[in-house]
Amino acid sequence: MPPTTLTPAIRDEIARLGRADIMVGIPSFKNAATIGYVVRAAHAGLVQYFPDHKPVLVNSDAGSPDGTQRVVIETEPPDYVESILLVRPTNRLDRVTLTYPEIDGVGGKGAALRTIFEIAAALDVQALVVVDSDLRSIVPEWIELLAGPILKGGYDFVAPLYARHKHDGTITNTVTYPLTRALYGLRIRQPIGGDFGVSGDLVAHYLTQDDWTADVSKFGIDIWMTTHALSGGFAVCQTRLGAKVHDPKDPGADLGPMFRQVVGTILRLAVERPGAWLEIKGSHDVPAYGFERLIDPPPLEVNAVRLLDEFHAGSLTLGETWRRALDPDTAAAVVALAAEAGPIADAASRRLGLGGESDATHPTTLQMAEALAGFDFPDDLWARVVYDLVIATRRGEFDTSQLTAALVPIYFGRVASFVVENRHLDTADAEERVERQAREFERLKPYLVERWLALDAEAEEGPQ
Ligand SMILES: Nc1nc2c(ncn2[C@@H]2O[C@H](COP(=O)(O)OP(=O)(O)OP(=O)(O)O)[C@@H](O)[C@H]2O)c(=O)[nH]1
Ligand SMILES: [Mg+2]
Repeated sequence: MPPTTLTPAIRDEIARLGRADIMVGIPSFKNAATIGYVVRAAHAGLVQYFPDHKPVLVNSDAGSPDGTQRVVIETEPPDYVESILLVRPTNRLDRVTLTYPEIDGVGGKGAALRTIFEIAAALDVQALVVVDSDLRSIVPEWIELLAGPILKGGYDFVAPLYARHKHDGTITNTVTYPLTRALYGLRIRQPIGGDFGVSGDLVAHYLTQDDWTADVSKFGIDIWMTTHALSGGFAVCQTRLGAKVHDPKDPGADLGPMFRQVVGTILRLAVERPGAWLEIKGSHDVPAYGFERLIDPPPLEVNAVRLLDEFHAGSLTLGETWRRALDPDTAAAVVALAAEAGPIADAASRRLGLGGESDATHPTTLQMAEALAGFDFPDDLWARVVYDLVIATRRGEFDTSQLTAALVPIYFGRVASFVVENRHLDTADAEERVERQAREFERLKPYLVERWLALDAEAEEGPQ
């Protein structure tokens, strides 16, 4: 990890706080509208469930211009939480907000968390809980659910389990869940959920890693945390948080950069630590903590026509890169699918009255999916695409950001297919499709391993 860059103000804050048992860390960037509720919920959780632990809450902000930090300070004070819960904790909560320093000139969620790790280590906390600042569905119990397995169960890493709408969490469903499960053999359903519990030991381990990159300073941080917990052999569990309700994102519109950072990081880590996954076959369940929840997550609309259109458009500009990066058979199948996608998306656009002068029509996701019916991006082809990218990352002919950027339109095609294929399924049945795809990744793992070992053999023979 690059040497510490904590500002004098943060060092002073650490000196003032001294030490703590449990810490909640909240990264933020322009979350003034939502962070007050998250702070109150976290505060209430600390007071209600850990009244005998010394608590601290740290907001690590990007210097947001919208008053996020002011909200953290000004939202209801400790007296309020104590009075509504009728608790008198042994230790008063320290609530801190600070502007985190960039790392090598790069800011983002990961840089915010890096400061949180450094503070947690300096305060010698036993448990660190990190939660996102745009959450609507957090309740005080989440703090217990995320810290309890560490403080009571001896776990080091607690990943969230939530009910998410079938169209939410597309990067998770298509890449991080199936790939993490197939590589490392553990079924962590939300490896980039954003809300985690981390033991003091694991925080210390994070701070000794020397593989921090610009992607990790941004949205690569979540998969970096999960992968290091797994490859470092830490005790991991999941915790049942109910629904994740947060600021919605349309995969076609908002998730491109995040996809590149997350996928770039998962690929890089796989290539750097083959010893952590080459021998692993199949996968195991990961224990889940907390009482079951029966919750219907709120629906998320997706512009499936646009996704398919971008898949097709991508083949025109990136087809050559696909051919060079992917195995020839995989590339041929993807290019053929993209060629099918173009006319299907055009016909759907016309039928739904999209893309005209006045874009007055707002078809629902279901209407779009019906109009696209027939498009199918098969599970096994997607698994091969992802595995080919592990190999391409290792070969190093492209830089990772170029590879992941080239993958984005293919991912859009895969997500569009998921939306079409699952249009009549509820969230529970769509979940079975995610499992089916994950099993396909496991089934095809030998395809990855063979290609990996062939590269090993080539390297041993030396250049031809
Ligand atoms: N400090 C800081 N926090 C950020 C930045 N970008 C995002 N965050 C925080 O990171 C958290 C997640 O960001 P979101 O934009 O909600 O992303 P998401 O799609 O919900 O991502 P997940 O965490 O994977 O669910 C929120 O608390 C954001 O405020 C940034 O540039 N700096
Ligand atoms: Mg969010």
